Amino acid sequence: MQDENVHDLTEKVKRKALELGFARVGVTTPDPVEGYEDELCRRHGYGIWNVADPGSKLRLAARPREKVPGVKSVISLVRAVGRIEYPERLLRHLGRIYLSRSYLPPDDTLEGKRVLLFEEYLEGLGIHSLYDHTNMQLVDRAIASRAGLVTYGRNNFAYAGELGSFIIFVTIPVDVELECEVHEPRRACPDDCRKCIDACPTGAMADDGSLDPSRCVLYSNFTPGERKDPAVLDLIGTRVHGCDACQVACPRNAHVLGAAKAPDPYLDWLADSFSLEDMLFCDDDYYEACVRPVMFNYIRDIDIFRQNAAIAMGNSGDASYLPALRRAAAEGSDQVRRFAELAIAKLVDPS
Ligand code: B12
Ligand code: SF4
Ligand code: SF4
Repeated sequence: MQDENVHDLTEKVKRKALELGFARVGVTTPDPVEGYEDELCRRHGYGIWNVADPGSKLRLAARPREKVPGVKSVISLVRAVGRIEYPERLLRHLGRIYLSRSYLPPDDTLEGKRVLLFEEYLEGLGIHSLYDHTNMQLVDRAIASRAGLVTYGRNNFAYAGELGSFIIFVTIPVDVELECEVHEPRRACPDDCRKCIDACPTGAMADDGSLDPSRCVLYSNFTPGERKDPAVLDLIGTRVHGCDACQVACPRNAHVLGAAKAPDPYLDWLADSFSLEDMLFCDDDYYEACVRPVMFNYIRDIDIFRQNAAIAMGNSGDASYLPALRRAAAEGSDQVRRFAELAIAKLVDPS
């Protein structure tokens, strides 16, 4: 293929991504991400993903050619999710990324269809998408950084200029050589700022910004009951799925947080329908209406949602949850009963 054709083809791909509602698009090479595996092995807490093994999922994700046979270029797509009006009532319990329904969206959702439409367009141009729709495939932030779309923050987040860190990535490996860009990674934080580290409710980040994933709220949320770290549970507050504290505290996000927002009618409905009590007794109908649409990413066992509701109630300091917790302690499964009893004890004797 002639260079000029590659340029034109790449421009078409980029234009289509913007037309479909992605806020940024870039293309980079499938070369290994330098420094990523060393960083993983250096950090505390990534042993949960078996990172000592060079063939482990996270490490392979930094070697696109090995992970995705036939890949010739990687397209990085960015969805901006900071300009949505997230109801305050929901933000007490859920992270924005999940409320936006944009992270690894299933194919039968609006966000999933956006990705499918993009892949269909690529196919029409003779470019075959090698994207895995259901699992972590490549290291999103490092690919976006190499494509020149983002800089890093000390809080580990990738920031895309005025969109701040409220962005979600879709990383699409393809079997055609497109016009690739290669940029050096850069952290764009003031040297003396530590606001994100101080804001983290669980102390998950060290001073140099390295994160211990086992202390991050989300990890605790998706881990089954018997493996949840009790020391972290006391600190997660009423969060049942995700946390935004280290992004909300960041001055690099101040303009996004302060900007005008667009309402999301589903989230407005959810704000009226969601409650910790209903999640504690989550049945199939409630799961379909209120849980799965915003918490589809990690948790398949409904009991984990029930446990998370019990933990949040126990941390709330609100004794009006006691009757519901007593009922769960009497009627729930062993795992739910255990967390309901712990929550009751906390509410009855907060000392
Ligand atoms: C594993 C994972 C987690 C783990 C570990 C998170 C972590 N920080 O490592 C857990 C479960 C804890 C988690 C939590 C969250 N996650 Co997560 N997670 C991932 C996943 C699958 C891989 C991340 C990874 O590779 N981590 C390993 C570390 C070593 O890699 P890294 O964070 O990219 O670190 C590199 C940079 O820090 C870089 N770097 C930073 N500064 C500098 C400076 C210089 C000079 C250089 C050279 C390099 C550099 O070097 C590191 C090594 O390359 C990605 C999706 C994906 N496929 O990539 C989503 C992803 C990172 N998660 C995301 C989100 C939103 C979250 C949560 C907010 C969810 C929530 N709580 O509600 C939190 C945020 C926690 C945080 N502060 O990072 C988004 C982040 C979007 C963004 N704007 O950055 C991603 C990208 C998903 C997506 N497709 O959009 N997550
Ligand atoms: S997402 Fe929450 S728990 Fe995780 S590092 Fe950020 S502030 Fe800490
Ligand atoms: S709070 Fe400060 S140190 Fe943390 S990411 Fe934002 S600017 Fe960087």
